[in-house]
Amino acid sequence: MAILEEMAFRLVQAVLALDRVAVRQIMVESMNVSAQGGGVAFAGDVLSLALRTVGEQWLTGALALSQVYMSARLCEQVMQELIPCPVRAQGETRIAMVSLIDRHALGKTIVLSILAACGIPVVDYGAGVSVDEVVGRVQTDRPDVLLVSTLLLPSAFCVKELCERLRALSLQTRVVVGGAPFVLDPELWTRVGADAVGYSAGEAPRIIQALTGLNKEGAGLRV
Ligand code: B12
Repeated sequence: MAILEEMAFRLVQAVLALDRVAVRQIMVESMNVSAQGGGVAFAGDVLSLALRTVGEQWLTGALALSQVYMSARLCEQVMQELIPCPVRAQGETRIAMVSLIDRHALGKTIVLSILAACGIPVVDYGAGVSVDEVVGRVQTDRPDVLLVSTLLLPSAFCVKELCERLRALSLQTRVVVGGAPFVLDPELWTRVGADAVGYSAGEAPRIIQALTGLNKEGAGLRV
């Protein structure tokens, strides 16, 4: 079994047993797997695969929604202890991130922490935010890049409205999407009119770099 699958398998056992110590140990281990690049990006991939497995078991009726909830809460708490605090954006806002409409916020947390580790300040617009609210924030802040995370398919479709409204206002903000619907349907990002997609949190710094030319002067992109 490949290391990603092996760790995700152990993580599933640990979260379902609500074994916080084991969850922490697996997350720390995953951050130290140097052969896989290690760090928060790999830990995010382990987490994503493990929770996807938990979600599939919920779909078959083998698990209750409360178990999915507890699994995610446990992972969230452990990751909050382990990952760096987001770097606060000062002055001009260049990057912003939101979990659009739905409240699945773990993917956003991982992306934010990777960008923090790279020294890229991001304004966090929060989770469960409506298209109206996001358009309002972007009009005020005018970020170069807006990172959008969605896990519910209906939320992913709302990205289309978001992109159309930003363009109608002639805002230059580039929209980068990520999350389960875009992983499951790799071409969905083009249909909703986004400028780029990230299939894993570890891709975020490189996408931002490509879209903005950030780091041309050598400002610490390390992923
Ligand atoms: C945990 C979970 C929950 C938790 C959320 C807790 C929390 N605080 O986030 C709880 C229990 C609350 C929950 C509730 C619900 N959930 Co839920 N949930 C999940 C589950 C099992 C895991 C999601 C997760 O946290 N993954 C871990 C993170 C780290 O991984 P990730 O999000 O994939 O992100 C990775 C990458 O995609 C990437 N990434 C993510 N975003 C972005 C953005 C950018 C820009 C980039 C570059 C990268 C990137 O970075 C991460 C690391 O690499 C998924 C299953 C799945 N297949 O994803 C279902 C799932 C998303 N849920 C689902 C559903 C239906 C619901 C509910 C409607 C259930 C209900 N009947 O109430 C509610 C809706 C709540 C709401 N209003 O939002 C469905 C969605 C189906 C669909 N097609 O729309 C799924 C797919 C389960 C399933 N198989 O049916 N859920």
